[in-house]
Amino acid sequence: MALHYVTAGETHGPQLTAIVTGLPAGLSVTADDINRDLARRQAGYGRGKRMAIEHDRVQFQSGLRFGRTLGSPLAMVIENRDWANWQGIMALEGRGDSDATRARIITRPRPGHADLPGVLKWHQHDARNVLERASARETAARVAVGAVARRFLAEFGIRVFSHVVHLGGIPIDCAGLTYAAIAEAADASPFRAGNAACEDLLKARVDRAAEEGDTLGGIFEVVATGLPAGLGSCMESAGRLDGRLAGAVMSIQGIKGVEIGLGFEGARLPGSRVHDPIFFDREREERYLEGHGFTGGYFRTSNNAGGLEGGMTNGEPIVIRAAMKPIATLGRPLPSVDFVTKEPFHAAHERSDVCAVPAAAVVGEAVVAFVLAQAFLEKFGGDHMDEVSAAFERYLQYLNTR
Ligand code: EPS
Repeated sequence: MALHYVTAGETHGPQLTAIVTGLPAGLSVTADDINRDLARRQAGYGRGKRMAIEHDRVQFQSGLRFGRTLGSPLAMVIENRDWANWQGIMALEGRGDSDATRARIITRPRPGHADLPGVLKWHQHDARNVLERASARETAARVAVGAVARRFLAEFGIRVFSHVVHLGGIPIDCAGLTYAAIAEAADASPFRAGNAACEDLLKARVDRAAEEGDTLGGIFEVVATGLPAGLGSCMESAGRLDGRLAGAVMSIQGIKGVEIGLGFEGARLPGSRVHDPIFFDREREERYLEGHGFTGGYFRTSNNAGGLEGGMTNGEPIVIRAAMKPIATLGRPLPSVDFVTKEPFHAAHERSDVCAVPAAAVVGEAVVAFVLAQAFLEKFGGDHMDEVSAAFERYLQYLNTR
């Protein structure tokens, strides 16, 4: 069974649900594993009042017995505490014709949000029927799924971390820092900055945007280390890991651009300055790049490819960056058109965040971890973790004969 997931839940509905299918039996998963990542996603300077209401915790519903996967669908639920304030407006049953509900109908679509294309597509007369699901609240469920994938990858020494490299036009320079140092600093930083030196500047930037009723975007980077060469495929376009990773990251709410390794910069340089020369030395591990995985002795001294060649891992760290647009819900809304009266309006103001780039970075980790777990299981899949481990070990032994 291939590894898949689905999420369900509206942002102001009772709960979020995530179901993961295709996990091997015997993987140890605890609520702490999931809650740690849920808390990391909730942290971050620039979030709105909603984060003070929510306290995301996973409740397992199926798929585990005594802390280990059974091979059956793993169902996880995260409560929306805000539901208590929305039960009337978001009732799952009934007619929805009370005065209170009518008074909250949204007919003014926000530029940059799913509101307008969504009401047209689904024949809706209240944009709430679209925005409730389009909301980035859904990413809490994806982070829960990603935490399970991270748990799986950790069994094989594969780690995934993220940091913000640009926020509101301010670059965060991590040149010369090790991945370990960046990951630690990012987890301690309210901006997920791998270098704390610019935090005062970042705070001032977010505060100014908040005062001006504006919002900010940014760029985050996700890094995966310890990968064996050969995950993914160049044989089928659908199997190309670069495409699958980019698609997964691009599917995060608010993402408008994705690049791998040198990315767009590589298009400006000649090939001699882009491609990573290949060397071989079975014994000289100290020459390997930090985060180098299993290659049987082949190594590079640069990683402009971002760990992917021909849609496959090459054993170097995967480095993938994503550009997040500023949040569409502005304190001082942009012009829009009421879709009932067709009159120009300033778009509706829903309560919102000023900046959610640090949170999006944690979601980036989750979706990257999930795609990597899928690719790992495609190559080393089995019904029980012991079978997966045995297949992986066999491959490592084989690599050492190359
Ligand atoms: C979001 C709008 C805000 C965010 C929300 C995403 O929610 P609300 O409309 O309730 O103020 O707080 O993010 C979350 C709830 C979350 O958990 O990240 C949106 O429109 O995308």
